[in-house]
Amino acid sequence: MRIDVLTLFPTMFAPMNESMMWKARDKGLLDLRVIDLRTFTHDKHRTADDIPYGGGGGMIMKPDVLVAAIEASLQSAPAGTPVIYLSPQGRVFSHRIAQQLAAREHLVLLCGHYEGIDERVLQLAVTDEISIGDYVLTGGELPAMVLMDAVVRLLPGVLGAEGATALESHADGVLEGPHYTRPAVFRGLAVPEVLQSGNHAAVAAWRRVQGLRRTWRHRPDLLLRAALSEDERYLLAQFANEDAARWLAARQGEG
Ligand code: 4FN
Repeated sequence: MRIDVLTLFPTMFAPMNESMMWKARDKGLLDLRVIDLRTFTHDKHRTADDIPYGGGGGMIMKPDVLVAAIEASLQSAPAGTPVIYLSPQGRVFSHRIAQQLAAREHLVLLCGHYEGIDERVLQLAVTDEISIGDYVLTGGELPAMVLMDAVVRLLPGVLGAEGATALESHADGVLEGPHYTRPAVFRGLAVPEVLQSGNHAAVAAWRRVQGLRRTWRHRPDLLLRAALSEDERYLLAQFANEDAARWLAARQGEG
């Protein structure tokens, strides 16, 4: 997969030379090009922003620079290549969107800064707007890196053995249970017996119950879209009954 990132702050992408991102690039599975938008300026000051029409302060990224950079990235790109503006007004990023993007041959990511970009760039050259969540940021660079981390780890061959395991179950919308490593007792806290039993079926069942319970407690919203078996739906009903029993007992306690 090729990803072009268009940014005024290319040095912010230093982390893309580490860890899984580096492995993907080293293996030739990811062709990441971090492109300095100032390359596409024409004046000696390399001006990429200007004051807003209508006043109000702050600076706006110039449309000519952005469109020239996008057009350069799209040269010899497949028809329909997504040009994604990372933006608070985009649809909220998710694992499902990451899966869809991972199937593409080429992505172009545009990072905003200052007050944002000239609206005509959205009309002329941007095909998608994606947000990583609702908080104020200073730029789209970190969102672009979040998106790339989620997408690149899905590319075939990027993750070795570690990729084939537990995390893929996140795709079905349920959290994981608790994890433990040695020692068996740490500061008086023991690792649950079942994990030390060597009974793989029992371990798998325990983990699934713990993950479901955790999802029920902390992220019940995820369960609306989760792909659950009949057994798992039965367990959820069980949790609901436990909660109801606890609630009744507490009300009894109040007198
Ligand atoms: N942010 C909000 C409302 C109004 C403005 C912002 C904001 C960076 C260029 C956009 C933010 C959040 C998630 C990109 C936020 C994201 C950005 C993102 C982002 C500079 C203009 C700006 C959501 C709080 C109501 C600044 C909220 N995902 N403006 O942060 O690029 O991708």
